[in-house]
Amino acid sequence: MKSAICLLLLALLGTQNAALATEDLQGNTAGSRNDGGDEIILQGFHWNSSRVPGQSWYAILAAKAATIAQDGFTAIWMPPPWRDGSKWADAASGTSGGGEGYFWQDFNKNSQYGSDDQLKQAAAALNKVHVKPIYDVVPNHMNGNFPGQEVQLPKGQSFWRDDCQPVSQCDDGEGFMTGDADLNTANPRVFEMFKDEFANLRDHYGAQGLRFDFVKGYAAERVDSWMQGFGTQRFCVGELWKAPNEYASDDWRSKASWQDALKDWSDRAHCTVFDFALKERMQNGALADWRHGLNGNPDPRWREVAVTFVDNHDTGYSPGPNGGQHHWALPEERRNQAYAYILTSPGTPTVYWPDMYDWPRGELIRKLIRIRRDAGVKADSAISFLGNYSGLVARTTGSKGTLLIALGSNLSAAGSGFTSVLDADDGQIRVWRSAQSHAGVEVTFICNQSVTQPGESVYVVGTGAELGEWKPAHAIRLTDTSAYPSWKGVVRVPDQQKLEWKCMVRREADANSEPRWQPGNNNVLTVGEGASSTGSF
Ligand code: 7SA
Repeated sequence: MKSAICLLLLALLGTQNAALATEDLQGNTAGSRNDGGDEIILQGFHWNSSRVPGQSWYAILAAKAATIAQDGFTAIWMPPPWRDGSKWADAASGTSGGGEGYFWQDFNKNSQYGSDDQLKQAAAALNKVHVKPIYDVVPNHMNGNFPGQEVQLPKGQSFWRDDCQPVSQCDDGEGFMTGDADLNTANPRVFEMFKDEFANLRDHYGAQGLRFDFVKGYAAERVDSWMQGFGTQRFCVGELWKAPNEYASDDWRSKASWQDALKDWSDRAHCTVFDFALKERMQNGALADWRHGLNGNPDPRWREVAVTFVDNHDTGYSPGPNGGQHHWALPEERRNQAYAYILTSPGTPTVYWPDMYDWPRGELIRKLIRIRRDAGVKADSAISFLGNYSGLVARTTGSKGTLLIALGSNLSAAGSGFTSVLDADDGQIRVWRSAQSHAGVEVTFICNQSVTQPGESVYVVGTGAELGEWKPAHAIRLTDTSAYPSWKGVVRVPDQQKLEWKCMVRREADANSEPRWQPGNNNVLTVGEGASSTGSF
C-alpha cells in the first residue's frame, strides 16, 4: 500500500514540475538574453561551499534538486566549475580562501566542489526537474602558477594582459588586483579557448546559461560574441560591480548613475546584469529609495535586464569559516523586506543559498515565490510607486494579476478588488493581490478656481491607495499651475474602476494641517483610457 502512495506522490510531483516547466518562457526579451523574463534564480552556493567538511557540494545539489524545484526556482547559479588550487590569505582584511574556482588553473572539473562525475550528476538532476544550471565563468584571469595541462598559454605571445603587444590588440578593462593574472581575451587563441569551453559546458555539463564574472575586466562586446557561440537564446548575466567614483574622471560613467553604467554594459553585451543600483540603494538609502534600482526604472527595456539580489557570496555572510567575505552585507533587519521587494517586482530575482536553506527565512521566500508566480510577474512587468505613503509602496502588474506591496508603510488598505496575500513581520511586509492584470491608466486631475496662499498647494484625495484613501496626509499634490488658479496633475490609478475624489487645499509643510475641501458632492470618475476628471472650488 505504501509503495502505491509513494508512486502517486511522485507522479503528482512530476506533473507539478511539468506544469511549472510548461510555463517556462524562452528566448530573449528585446535582445537582453533574459530567457523570456520569467526566471527565478537560486544562487546555488556560498563562499564556503567548496569546503563543507566531508561533503561534496555537487552531491548536496543533486540530492536537493527536487526541493529546489518545488520551492519554485527555475534556474540555479552554479559555482565556477574549474579546478582551483589557489590558497591565499589576505593579511589586510584578515581573510583567507582559495579553491572557490575564481582563481582556476585549468578546465578540469574535479574541483573542491566535487568530482567531474558528481558535477554531471548534479546538473542532470537539476535539469530533470527543470531547474536550469547557469555556470559561473571567469574569463578575465587565471592562476598561471600551475604547469598548464589543458591550458597552454606561454608568456610572450600576447596571451596575457601584461605581455600583450601591440596594445591595440589587447583587451580593455580593469586588471584583477595587480593584473598580472589577467588573460588577453582579445587574443583569438584565448577567445576561442573560452568559446570551446562554454560549448563543452553546454554539451556535456548541462549548462543552460552563463554568469560572467568580473566583467569590468574585458569588453562587453566579447561577452556577446561568446554568447552567440554558446546559444544566443540562452540566459546570460554579467557581474559589473563598479561604483561611479571608481571610473576614471574622463570616463562618462564617473559622472553617471549606477543604473546608467549597468544599462550601457547590458546594451553592449546583450546580457542581463546584476542590479547593483538596487543593491546600493538597499544598503545606503531609505526604503522609499529602493524604487531607484534598475528594476524600478520607468522604461521596461531597463527593468528587463536587471537581475536583482539581496546578497551573494561576496557581499553577504556565509556559513562556515570567517562567516565568508561579507564585503557589503545587507543588515539583518532589512533582509526580509528586501526579499519581499525583489520577489514581487520586475527584474529577475536571485535568492542567496543560505537565506533559503541555512537561515530562518526560507518559508517567507517560498511564499513570496508562489505570490510572484500566481501573479505572473516577469522581468519587464509594469511597476508604479505610491509616494504618498511612508516606507515603500509599489504596484506591479503581472500577466495574471496585480500585486500591491507595502514595506514599512502606513498604507492601511489596498482598495477595492485587492485581497491580502501576505502580512508578515508585524505588518512591516504586506502584499495584496488583485485578479485584474490591469497596469492602470494615467488620469489627469484638474482643480479649477483653486486660489491658494503662499505655502499652500492643491491636492487630490479620494478612494483607493492611489488617491490616499480619503486621508489628507496621503493626498496627491497637483504640480501644474500653468493655468492658475487651475491646478493639474497626472496620477496612475487602477483602470476599470469607478473612483470618487475631491480637490483640497493644504499647507505643504504640514501633512496634518486642517485642509480646505472642495464644496459639494464628490467628483466621480469611471477610469478608462486617457481619462481626465475635473473639480472646482
Ligand atoms: O567594499 C564593498 C563595497 O562597499 C560599498 O560601500 C564597494 C562599493 O563600491 C561601495 O559603494 O565595492 C567595492 O569592493 C568590491 C569587493 O572588493 C569590488 C567593487 O568593484 C568595489 O566597488 O568588487 C570587486 O571584487 C569582487 C570580489 C569581484 C568584483 O567583480 C570586483 O568588481 N567579484 C567577483 C570576482 C572575483 C575574482 O574572480 C571573485 O573574487 C568574486 O568571488 C567574484 O564574485 O598573481 C596572482 C595574484 C595577483 O594577480 C594578485 O594581484 C594578488 O592580489 C594573486 C593575488 N590575488 C589574490 C587576491 O588578493 C585574493 O583576495 C587571489 C589569488 O585570491 C584572492 O582573490 C579572491 C577574492 O578575494 C574573492 O572575493 C578571488 C580569487 O580567489 O576570488 C573572489
